[in-house]
Amino acid sequence: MSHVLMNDKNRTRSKRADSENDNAVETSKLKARYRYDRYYGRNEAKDGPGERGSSVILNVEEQRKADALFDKEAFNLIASDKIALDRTLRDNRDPDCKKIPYPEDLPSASVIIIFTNERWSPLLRTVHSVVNRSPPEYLHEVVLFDDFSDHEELGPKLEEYIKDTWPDGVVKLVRAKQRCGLIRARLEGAKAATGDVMVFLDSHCEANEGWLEPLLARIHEKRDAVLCPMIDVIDSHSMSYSGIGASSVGGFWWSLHFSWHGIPSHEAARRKKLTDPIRSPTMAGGLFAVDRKYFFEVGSYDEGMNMWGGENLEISFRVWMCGGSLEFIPCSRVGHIFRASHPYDMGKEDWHGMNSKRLAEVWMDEYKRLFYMHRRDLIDKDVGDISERKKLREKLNCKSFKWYLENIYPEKNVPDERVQAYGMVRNPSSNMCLDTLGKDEKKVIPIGVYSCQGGASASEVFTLSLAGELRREETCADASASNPNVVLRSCHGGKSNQYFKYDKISKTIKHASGLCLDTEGLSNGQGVKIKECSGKDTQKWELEHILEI
Ligand code: UD2
Ligand code: MN
Repeated sequence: MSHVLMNDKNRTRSKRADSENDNAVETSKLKARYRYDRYYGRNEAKDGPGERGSSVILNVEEQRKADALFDKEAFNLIASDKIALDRTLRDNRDPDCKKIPYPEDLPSASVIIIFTNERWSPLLRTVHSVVNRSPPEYLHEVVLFDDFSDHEELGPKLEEYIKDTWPDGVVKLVRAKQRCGLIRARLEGAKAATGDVMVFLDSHCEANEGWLEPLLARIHEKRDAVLCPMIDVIDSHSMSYSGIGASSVGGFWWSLHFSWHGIPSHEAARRKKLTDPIRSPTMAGGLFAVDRKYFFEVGSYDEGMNMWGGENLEISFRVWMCGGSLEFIPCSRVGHIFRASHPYDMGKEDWHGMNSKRLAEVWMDEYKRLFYMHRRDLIDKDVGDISERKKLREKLNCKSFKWYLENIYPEKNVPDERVQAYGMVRNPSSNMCLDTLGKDEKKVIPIGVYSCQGGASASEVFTLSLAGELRREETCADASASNPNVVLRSCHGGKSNQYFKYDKISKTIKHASGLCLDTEGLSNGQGVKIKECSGKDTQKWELEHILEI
């Protein structure tokens, strides 16, 4: 039977009795388990704020304090402080997950949690959740890496708490001598770890029931698989824990920001069961498991990256291109507090941009042009020496970015390949171009017109796809005779409202409804409409690059 029943003392004990006479390795694992026995049963039902992952309800005074702190902390510290450090959670796995028989000889895990000025309660709740919900024979250690925090509560009090709470050696605290930034902090944590597998977590997580075994089992089966648990949501206001299902994979924007997407149809077809790993083009970054030796073999992280950001896409591209795989494990669930800002100081530099330039230069070959289309400001920016990373790519004999796009992320929109046209969509009589006006493209937004910037602005780059979509990276122009204001919304691939045809002779862009894209009466910043085709200059368009197909 599997270890997912780890909170059932009797079962654990009888299994232990069965294996009593096994070899020395087994015996030492069992010793480890004895040490933990008193930590079993911590997930038993109890009452209190936030138990079973529920929301915390604050009184008026507490809520006032919480609101006053929210901007600085970026989460509800008052609510978090009210919740037990070992609160219970609802087990929200698919029922089939509980039936999986995991092998007995799984590798051991070092769980690495880096933090800088994390608050006490979310930090310690992360550690408690890991110790309480990991089978002790597989939990080699928890490495807490303090990236130079200066909050007083994280000083000697933390050492004392660890000493008083867990048996020696279970939770190891390592302190940085200077601020490392998250990338080098993870590397330092990795250097301190000695388990077979490393599992990285952010310092404001809660590991749920049975989270560890499926990760270890998959690495046992495939040592070059890099695995992410499903990242459940701990609400930053209420601290409630909610499952997010298992229906998303990671992608990216050409600006090299991470994005979530539904599981693509080719991947859905490949998988046989709901509990099977889901291959993902990228990872969010914070929560993943990797064979310790493989992590270093495949190039760990780029030490030239600073502070925060970009390392997640770098490791994603690298693992796939250099022969490994990146997978989401539906039966492994860990909650994370998603915060709208960082509650620690990072200085004023655009670290995400600079780190992303390093990864674009090393891994993206000619496709880096699409990154620079969004980040012209970085074209001449010095981001340090990248020759070591290029050598690594050569040494590991990694495949091209084109291979990655074609094989791992075929659904990714490449705005200037296999399309009818791309670039500015210009109305010559007014010299106005279609423009997103810099609005957030994760929402439904109108398409506006604006004085053409000569391609200097990514917000005026559109694609006319082979399927007749007038589109951006993730969204398509959408209109109808009854809703003639043209908006950008997610592409549905079904033509109709999202179908446009360009006529090179008349220069019109005609919508499926028979109406034409028109700038009549519009000035800078106003939304474009489809109207009765009139042959007037306000309906004439030039597409910047028309491809010969
Ligand atoms: C996401 C990732 C995060 C990281 C980041 C991109 C998830 C859930 N989170 O942002 O892990 O990959 O994208 O870089 O996938 N920290 C330090 N030193 C620093 C800065 C941060 O130790 O200089 C710690 C911090 O305390 C936290 C972790 O690094 O434990 C991640 O930072 P975050 O939670 O602010 O990042 P997040 O979740 O917004
Ligand atoms: Mn985080």
